[in-house]
Amino acid sequence: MSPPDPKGVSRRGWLQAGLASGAALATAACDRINNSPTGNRVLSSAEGLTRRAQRLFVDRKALAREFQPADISPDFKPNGSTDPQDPDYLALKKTGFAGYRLVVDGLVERPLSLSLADLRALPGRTQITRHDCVEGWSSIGKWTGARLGPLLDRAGLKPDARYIVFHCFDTLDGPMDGKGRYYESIDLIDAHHPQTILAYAMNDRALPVAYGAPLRLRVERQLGYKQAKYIQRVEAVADYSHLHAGGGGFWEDRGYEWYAGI
Ligand SMILES: Nc1nc2c(c(=O)[nH]1)N[C@H]1C(S)=C(S)[C@@H](COP(=O)(O)O)O[C@H]1N2
Ligand SMILES: [Mo]
Repeated sequence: MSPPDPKGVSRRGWLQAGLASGAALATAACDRINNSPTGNRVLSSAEGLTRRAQRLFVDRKALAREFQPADISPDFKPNGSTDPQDPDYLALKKTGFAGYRLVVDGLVERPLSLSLADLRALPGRTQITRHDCVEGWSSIGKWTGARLGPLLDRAGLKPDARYIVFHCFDTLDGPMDGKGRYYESIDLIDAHHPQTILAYAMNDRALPVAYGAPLRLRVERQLGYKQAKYIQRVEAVADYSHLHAGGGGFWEDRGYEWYAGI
């Protein structure tokens, strides 16, 4: 099977471009802001090629590897925000997240407002997976949560919904987009992937604050920075270019690739 070459780019050149952008990504670090305009231009021109290559050659529905209880990291590394100081978050934390409601809105037929009890009652999944951060470290953890696909089915995606955006409570950085709150987005293939869950438990206990309490995303076919912690709202959109700086995520706005598939 030989797919047509897009825009006359040879398949070989195209894969090399994909590999080059992956290498550039691997040398970047999540905790370092890289605003080099040249670096960002190189990354974004290679990214279109990577995305096309991924669409043709990667089975997006394949499961990520799952591990055994003995493999769980005793000291899973917390990263990025680990103790948000945003007032709305602190108010919820004070009550042990009793007043927490996950808002599900945007391009849905039935907007939802779900308590943690509601989320626990939804179709769920437990999985032991490896988290790979772009900084070069990995940790293995056990996650339990509500499957995102059935949750979105309950809300009823409208036909023009193409991406799911996760709005978080934590502010990781100053101005850039005027807010600095963490956010992320994924497409509907990842949203409906069976291992994509909104996790409320880690290693059989309520999700700790350092790891994203009360609710975080696990999207197991993607790198660490896509795993949004401290989720406040899930929004279905046709396009994410109007949000923050338009990149579709906190780190994407700072030069990382939107598609961080592994
Ligand atoms: N809300 C929020 N989500 C986030 C981050 C963050 O700073 N804030 N950091 C990301 C990065 S770069 C990584 S590697 C993982 C870290 O998750 P962990 O703390 O469970 O290791 O969360 C991701 N999701
Ligand atoms: Mo990361």
